[in-house]
Amino acid sequence: MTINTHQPFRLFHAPQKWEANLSSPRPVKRGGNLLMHCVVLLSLSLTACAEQSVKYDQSGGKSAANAQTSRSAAGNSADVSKRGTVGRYHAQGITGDFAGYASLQQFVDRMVQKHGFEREYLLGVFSQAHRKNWTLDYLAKSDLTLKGKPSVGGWTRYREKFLDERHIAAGVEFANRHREVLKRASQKYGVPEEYILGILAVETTFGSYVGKDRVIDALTTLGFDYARRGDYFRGELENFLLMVRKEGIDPAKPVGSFAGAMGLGQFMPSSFLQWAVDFNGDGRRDLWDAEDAIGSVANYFAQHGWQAGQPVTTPLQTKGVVTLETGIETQYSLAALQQAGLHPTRPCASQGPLRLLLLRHANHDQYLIGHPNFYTITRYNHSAYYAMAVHELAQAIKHRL
Ligand SMILES: [Ca+2]
Repeated sequence: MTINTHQPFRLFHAPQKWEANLSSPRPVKRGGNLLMHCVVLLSLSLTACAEQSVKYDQSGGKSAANAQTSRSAAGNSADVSKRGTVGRYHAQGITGDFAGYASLQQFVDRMVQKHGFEREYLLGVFSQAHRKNWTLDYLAKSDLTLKGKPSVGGWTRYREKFLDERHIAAGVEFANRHREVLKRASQKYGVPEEYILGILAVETTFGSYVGKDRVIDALTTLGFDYARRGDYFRGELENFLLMVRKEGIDPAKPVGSFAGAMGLGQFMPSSFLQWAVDFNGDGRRDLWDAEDAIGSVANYFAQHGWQAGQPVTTPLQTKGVVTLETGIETQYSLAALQQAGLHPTRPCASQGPLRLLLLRHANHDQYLIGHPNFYTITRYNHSAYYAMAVHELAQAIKHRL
């Protein structure tokens, strides 16, 4: 969903069976993707995803060990308090990295008053949270370099991080393995299978890397030490605590992106609460389960205005210098584009406003119409390049199926 990626990660706790696969080195290239995602996400507006990490086996599902521990984590009644929270956390005050944070204390007060959490439980949770200094250092640098217009060759550089054999082949393999689930999701939500695949490809390469940072660490750090987006991340921290209580998960266990995004589709907690679905019918919404992730991405698109059977982009031919503003926030009629010397290369029609997209290749600029369905993809991550990468990967994978 919106912030996409991340980068260095560090382990704050002893590995649990169902948590991140710490033994697997993260692909260097994927690291770059994640990083870029994060930047985009943060610079725009996080919606649902970022990164997270849990181990997946080759079949795309949680490994047997993961699944087993996950169930026990959720079902150990000895660790479940009368308020429904999981984990034996208890403290009279916040100790550790966040000791002395008055704003965090106030946050705890609000969670107690607004949602009925037990105060000592939350104080215990935050006493074991870790401050992610590298995240803050990284974001501080990113904030300085994010401004400005798209640079020449920017699309070429972005595209080559995703439109490669690794992503496409993984998509084909994932599609073959989950053919029936993809078909069912497509039919139920009216979203083509290839766009579900495109999202999962760009976000985590189908679960091959879902992040390694504990969500509680990521969101507490960003919520209380990252001034520029603190409000947003405190909201996500609130949603995260509601999420783990509702799902019966120990708040110290989920891992994800440096920004707190979780699972194959990199849902932020707010997106989980609103749009995640239990698509395998086991009674739980599990962002790390391939079947639930497929259904959740499809539902996300459906709830954000996907129009079945409608186009996504249409290339434009240009006559003369293009003076119209470009980007996903623009809105034009077809007549207005044509009047400005921009002509579709094939007949196109869709309902709703059209966006004028500019892709800056190394040697030329390319203009396209972004139809309402393209805009829907940007609701996952507010970036034209992101949505274009999803679109092109969707087509590339579909072509190979
Ligand atoms: Ca489920």
